[in-house]
This record gives sequence, structure tokens and C-alpha cells, in this order.
Amino acid sequence: MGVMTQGLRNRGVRLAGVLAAAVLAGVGGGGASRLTGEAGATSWSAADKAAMAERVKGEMLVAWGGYKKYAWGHDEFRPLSQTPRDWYKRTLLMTPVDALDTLILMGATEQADEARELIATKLDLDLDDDVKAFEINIRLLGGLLSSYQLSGDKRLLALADDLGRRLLPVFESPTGLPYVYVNLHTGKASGTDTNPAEMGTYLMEFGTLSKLTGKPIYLEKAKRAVTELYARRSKLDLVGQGMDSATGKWTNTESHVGGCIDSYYEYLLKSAILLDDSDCRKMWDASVAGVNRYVADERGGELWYGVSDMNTGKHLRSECGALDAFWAGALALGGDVPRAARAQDAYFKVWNLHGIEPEETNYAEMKALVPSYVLRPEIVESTFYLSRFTSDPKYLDMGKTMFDDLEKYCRVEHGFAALKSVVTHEKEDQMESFFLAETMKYYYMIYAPAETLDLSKAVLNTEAHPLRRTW
Ligand code: DMJ
Repeated sequence: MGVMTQGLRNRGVRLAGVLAAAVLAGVGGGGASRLTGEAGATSWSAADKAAMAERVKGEMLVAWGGYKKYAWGHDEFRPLSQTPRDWYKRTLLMTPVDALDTLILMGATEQADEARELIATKLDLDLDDDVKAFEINIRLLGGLLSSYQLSGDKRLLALADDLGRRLLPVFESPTGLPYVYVNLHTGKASGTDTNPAEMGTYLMEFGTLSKLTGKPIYLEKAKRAVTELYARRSKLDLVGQGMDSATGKWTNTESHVGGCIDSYYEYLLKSAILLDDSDCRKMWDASVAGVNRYVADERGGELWYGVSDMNTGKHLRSECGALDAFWAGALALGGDVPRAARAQDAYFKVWNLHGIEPEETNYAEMKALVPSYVLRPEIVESTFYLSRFTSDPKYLDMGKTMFDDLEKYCRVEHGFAALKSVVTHEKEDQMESFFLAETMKYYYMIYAPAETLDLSKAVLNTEAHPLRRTW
């Protein structure tokens, strides 16, 4: 299922002195043996949580240090060969832009300042190349906006406005549904073979940009795209996983909550919250009801979400991916904590199959279908939301189990490496920028004081960039 590469406050409060003391004392917290989801939760003191947050921050600084030493000024750091990688003809500073708000929230002031200065002085958006608008929007535009809100550095807002203007041509299709690519220099948009996630994941960033610049066009274009997409849902209120954006016709009618669809649902809910948009709220309410009715798969007392036909509701396959795991967090944010908790247990069962999660799994047979792990955040993201909304220490244990596994299998000298296989644990020379934007941020936020990110004031985009309603 899905395109696997696509893949959703206040200034960070520094952790108190107790934190450093706890680390020095070697307090680990949640020292339980491997948590399977069934075991009773261990108790966590404030010092335990502070120590765990500091441990995550330490690893974030290792990954940032690897980028700084071997890939400074480029898009990504390749952690095995210790070489840089750029996505296009030249750099768009993907890792620094993605990492900056994580560094700010962690109180890593020196590193945040060096990242912000690099971006403000060196990010050149006038790139004569076709870029994937979805990725550039969620990573770069989202990162620039959140870092502007957290730092007050107006140079970041100017860059965001420049980038938004360069992305706008993607909406000039016959339907208003976005093209896939845009040349950031010429403004030529191209590519119509797309999906709901890529078409429906603009409104948070474009809405925020409109509010912060006073230019309504950004919000108007992104809202129209979502509305056009929703209008093409099936009678069961489901969407498929493939569409031609020029014709608005479905090219694939398989429905699920994973890659190619995931962040479309996420942005209906989060745009409703961030922009106080009642249309988006209605679209989310109808969509989540359809998914819970036709995509949910009750199996042996467990709640799974599989693959169904968008028109008939027929269950097609018992498969889920690492990307699907965001769904538990979305359910929790939408107010359905009971279903969220059950879905999270199911995704955590997949994690425990091999001690780290595969990209795709047949959950009926509990068998990895695509065995890679690219340092994805989604299951950590859902752990964060459930921890916040339930205060159940079970989720602190769960986060620690996963972080232990991450360190065990993925840590290398100057960062973290993806895995070619969660079965053999063979590593891949890749550390995606979302690892610093999302995975490390969510791990940190599970244990950091709640004031570090006030969920009543901020909404995280699909790349974990927090956007605040300052307007
Ligand atoms: C991220 O870029 C975003 O979370 C996106 O919505 C999905 N894929 C990656 C992380 O897995």
C-alpha cells in the first residue's frame, strides 16, 4: 500500500535543575523488562521522566552533531558513509529546517541558533528543479512557520512567504486539486498521478501563512483543494488511495488509513482545530465515522484498521504499515480515546513482533511484508498523544521500550541509521530529516513537562511542526 516516502505554543520551557541531577544519578524510569502491552505499568517519578527527556535530547544532539560535522549546508546526513546527501540539484537545507523547532523545544539554544542562522542566511528557494510540493510544504514551509513563531525571527517568515508563493502554481489544475511537482524557479507545475495525502495536506501551513501575512490566497487555494477532494468521497464517506488531479477521477479505490491517505484525514481534524474551521470539522466527523465502520477490523478482541474498497466497504486485506500508526493519535486528538488506545495496542503488537516495526505487516498472520524501518515517527506520535490524554504510565513505558530498541538497533557513531530489515537488523545509509523533526521530538515530548508544548495552544503539522493561533 501507499507511497512510502511521504512520507502533520509557547517557547520551550527548559527542564529544571532536577533533570540534570536525575541524569547524573542514573535514574532511568520505567525500568521494567520488555513491555508487551499486557504488563502492568511501572511508576514514573518526575525525576524519571526528566532523565528520560534528557536522554532523548542527548541523542538528538548526537544526530545533529553528525549532520553538522559531515553534512553541514546539505539536505541530509548519511550516517554510515558519513557523507552528505541532497534531494535535488542543490540543497534546500531539509535537515536544519526540519530540526530547528525540535532544538528550540529541547532548549538546545546554541544548536538552534546555528541552525537558524544557517537557514536565514543560506536558504535559497530559487531552485530551478521540480520539487515534490507535498514534502516541501510539510517539511520546509511547516518548519519555517513554526520556527518563526517560536523564535520571532522575521527572516523565517519572509522565507515562508517566498516559499508559499513559489508553491502556489500547484493548485492551478482544471479541478483545483494540486499537481505533484512544481519548479521553484519557473513556477511550472506538473504530475497528476497523485493521492489524497498529497492533495489534502496543505491547509494547516497555507492557512497559517495567510493569517501571518494577511494574504488570503494561500488559505483559499488549500481550502478549495480539500473541499474538491472531499466532494469526491464515496457514498460510504471513504476515499481511495489514488487519483488523477487534473480529471478528479479515482485511479485506485483501496481505502485505509496508511500512506497515500493518512495526512488527508489528519489535516481535516487539525485544520478544524487550528483554523477553527467548522467545514473541516464536519468533513473529519463524517470521514472518521466511515473509517470506523468500514475500514476497522475487529479481530480476536483487537482493533485493527486494514484495507477496504471505498465503494462497497468490502474488507480486502489485513495489512497495516508503520505510517498507519498515526491513526491512534488522530483518534485520541479527535476525542475518541477508547478506540485510540485499542488501535495503539495493535500497532505496538506489530512493533514487538521483531523489536522494531516493519514498514508493512500482515496483521492476521503477524508477518512482516516489507521489513524495512526508516526511523519513522508515527507510533511514537500516537504514544505521545495517548500519554498526554490519559496520563497512563503505560505509555511512558511504551515510549521507553521503543527508545531502547531504537538505540539498540539504529544508533551509530554520529547518528541513527534506518534498517533495511527489522528481521536481520542490517542498516541502511539513511537518516531522514523527519527523524529530527518528528521521531526525536515526540520521544522528547512524551517525557518533558506538558508546558513545553501546550496542546490547547498549538497544533502539530504532519511533520510535527507546532503551529499556534497567534492571530
Ligand atoms: C513524514 O514526512 C510525515 O509524517 C508524513 O505525513 C508521512 N511520512 C513521514 C514520516 O514517516
